[in-house]
Amino acid sequence: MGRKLLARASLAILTTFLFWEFAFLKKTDAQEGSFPSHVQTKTVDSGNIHIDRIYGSMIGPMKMKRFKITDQPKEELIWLTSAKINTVDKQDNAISDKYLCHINLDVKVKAQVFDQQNNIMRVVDTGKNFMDLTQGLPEIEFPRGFAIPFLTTDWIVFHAMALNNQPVQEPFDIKFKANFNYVYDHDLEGPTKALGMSFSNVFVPALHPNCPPHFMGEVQYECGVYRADESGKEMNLHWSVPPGRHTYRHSPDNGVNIPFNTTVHYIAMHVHPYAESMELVDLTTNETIFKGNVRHYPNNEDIEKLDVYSSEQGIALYRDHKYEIISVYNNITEKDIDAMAVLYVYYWDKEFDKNIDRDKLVEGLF
Ligand SMILES: [Cu+2]
Repeated sequence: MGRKLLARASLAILTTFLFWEFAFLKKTDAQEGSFPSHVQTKTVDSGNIHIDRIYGSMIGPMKMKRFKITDQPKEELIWLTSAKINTVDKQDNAISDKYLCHINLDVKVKAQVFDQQNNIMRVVDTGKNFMDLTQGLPEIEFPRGFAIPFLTTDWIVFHAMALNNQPVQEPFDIKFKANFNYVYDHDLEGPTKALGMSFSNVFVPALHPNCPPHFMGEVQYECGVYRADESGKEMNLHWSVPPGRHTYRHSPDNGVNIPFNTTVHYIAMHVHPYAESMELVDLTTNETIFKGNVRHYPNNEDIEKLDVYSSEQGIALYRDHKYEIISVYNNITEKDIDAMAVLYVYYWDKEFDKNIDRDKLVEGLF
């Protein structure tokens, strides 16, 4: 009898312990912010893109699509936690990411147009870029507890461009399939911090601007992709790199373009083939915030992997600090190659919770 009682008591203690352990673990998990059980996925595909010859960076065939993350008419807050692009053939079989030049993702926002007296003339729809997935970075997953907020009614614009560095014997079609993982605000299992995104380009001085050729009066304006030239007055974001290893530095006037002092939690980059690295340096403290390397496939013309920065803890960013973006290109060919270098900085939008009234959502969060 005594033994039975003891066994029962032990079982009760063990059950209580396990229950508390479970409850405690669950609580700890939730406190750190997590979305394990309620992640939803939206899949969008670009439609067929025809590849019939070599297409370098930024000049390949493209497709554009407009979609909403959900089809529901009710306006609700949702959180984008990750996105992934799968490159597939016509029959949906996975193929190499080498064909991905970029997928730019914009959210449609309403912007006001003013006249010279600063009176509002009209409201227009414009796009705000929030993500750029490229060769070497077909997937972005934000650190735990961080996500980009959207409304279910927001329109997202998906620009897909293909790239092909290999000669084509038989023309073929490819598709880009994007998976967006998101969680409804009411399904969140812990506090979630909103991410804002700012991007900074490396600009190089050049003699002529990056613009489509056009006439100014009688004179044709020279436009295109030029080598960096210190005497140049134009600042170009797309330039050409002569053979050899070259370092390009740029210190933007507006620093890293953040609305307030905050912390950065994710950094991605956009570069073209033969890039070696990108770096973000805080010139005020002389510290490197991020240095990412680029890994190429053996043909050297296609990028296999771009490093990213991802951290729950983050690194402090300041509005009044001076920053420098450095990109290194190693052109091992004998001719000029073209280059770009963009850093996408995802920072904690500390104002988001203050500005959003969950009971009274207005169209467009951005
Ligand atoms: Cu580019």
